[in-house]
Amino acid sequence: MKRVITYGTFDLFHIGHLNILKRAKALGGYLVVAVSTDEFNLIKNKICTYPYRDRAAIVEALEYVDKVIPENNWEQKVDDIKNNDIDIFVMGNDWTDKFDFLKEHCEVVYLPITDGISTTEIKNKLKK
Ligand code: C2G
Repeated sequence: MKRVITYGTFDLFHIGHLNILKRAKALGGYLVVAVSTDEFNLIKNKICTYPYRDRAAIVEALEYVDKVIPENNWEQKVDDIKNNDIDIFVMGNDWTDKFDFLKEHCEVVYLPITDGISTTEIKNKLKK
């Protein structure tokens, strides 16, 4: 049993989010998901449709997810990895290379993202 962690906003939850959480879980067997808080999303220049409370509740309800923690800043990953005894850090490959500094603490895996879906695309389709 390996312990896996991944991070994200998970706004307007969609199949791309589900796919990566399912695959992240399959890599280890125990999955921690750090969901970006509303305050951190402002730092990421993201305006969320769903508040943190709802985004976290949706992620926490998934069978693939064992624990949800808040993501408050860019700097907490090493502590999260240590505090949760993480073996594998997973992100979609739109983040390739960006988190390689974590390789001294755990395995770093970038998984192919799901084509043709994104929160932004959903918002744009709804505007038409
Ligand atoms: N994702 C995916 N396929 C998509 C869209 C997203 O696999 N079509 C993945 C992303 O690569 C990411 C996760 O789903 O691994 C969450 O995506 P977002 O909610 O957009 O999160 P993001 O803004 O990338 O925040 O510290 C890291 C950040 O919090 C990541």
